Amino acid sequence: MKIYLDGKFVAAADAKISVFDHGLLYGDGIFEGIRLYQGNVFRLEEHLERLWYSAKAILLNIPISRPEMAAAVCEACRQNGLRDGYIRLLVTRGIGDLGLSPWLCPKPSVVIIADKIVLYPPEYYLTGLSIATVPTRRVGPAAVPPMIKSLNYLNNILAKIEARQAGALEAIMLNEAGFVAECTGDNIFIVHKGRLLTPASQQGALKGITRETIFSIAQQLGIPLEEHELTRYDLWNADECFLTGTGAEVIPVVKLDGREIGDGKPGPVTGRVLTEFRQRVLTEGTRI
Ligand code: PXG
Repeated sequence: MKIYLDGKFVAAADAKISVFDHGLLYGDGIFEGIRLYQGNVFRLEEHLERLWYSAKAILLNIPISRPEMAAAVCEACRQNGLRDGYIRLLVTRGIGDLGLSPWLCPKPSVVIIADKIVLYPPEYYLTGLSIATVPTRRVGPAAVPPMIKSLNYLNNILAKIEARQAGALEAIMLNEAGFVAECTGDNIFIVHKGRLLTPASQQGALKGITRETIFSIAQQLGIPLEEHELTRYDLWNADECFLTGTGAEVIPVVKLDGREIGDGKPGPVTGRVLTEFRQRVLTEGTRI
């Protein structure tokens, strides 16, 4: 496997980051997870836009231009002979000393890993997931704006552990006010009386690229969609529920906190959205 590291493609064994990189020492950096479908990078420009917004928010100067980054992402796929895969793009603050000061890190590092994707087993897309609300809260906007896709995922990781301890594959994370924010690596949607509802980013939801795609699909299919405050009660009494993310795509949820959602089976609206999503990933995208 060839990894893009600061302008060069190197063997995986040689793709090394310094122990003084602030991405490692402090989680000081940002990332994107992007999919390649049949030789097309899905929503590449949207992912790069979010990366650049995250960089601006943390005062990080990405050392290459957006067109150069786009070219490097495509080249990473080609170098690894991939047609379908998962691209992890990260920009760290770079090498500094043992203090927090980012201004002592002169050069951010850029890493692009293009690899095969490990997905949820296909049966979950047919039978749906059982998930659980966990105690660990989504980081609040007063601490770190949830729009920043930073290398600090510790609270999401704690939430994932808590989900597993509860026998669930994913966690619902609430915000500090107790409203539903999102899952550990996915956004959440419910269907209630024919309407699609999802928490707004102010509630602690990452502005997911897949989530944005669902907005466009809902419009095309004529399904009303609203950003709405959601409580656990709203989720328990939803007709349908599904999660969205670059890795998971669109995955139905049939059980939450021991309660069946709707009739306990993936619902028809989820099915229509999933079918359209699968169509779009094959027809939209940037050719590598
Ligand atoms: N919320 C969070 C906190 C995320 O990290 C999403 C929502 C969905 O966003 P996109 O843009 O992908 O639709 C994410 C992104 C993993 C993994 O290994 C998951 C994400 C990123 C990287 C790895 O599960 N999810």
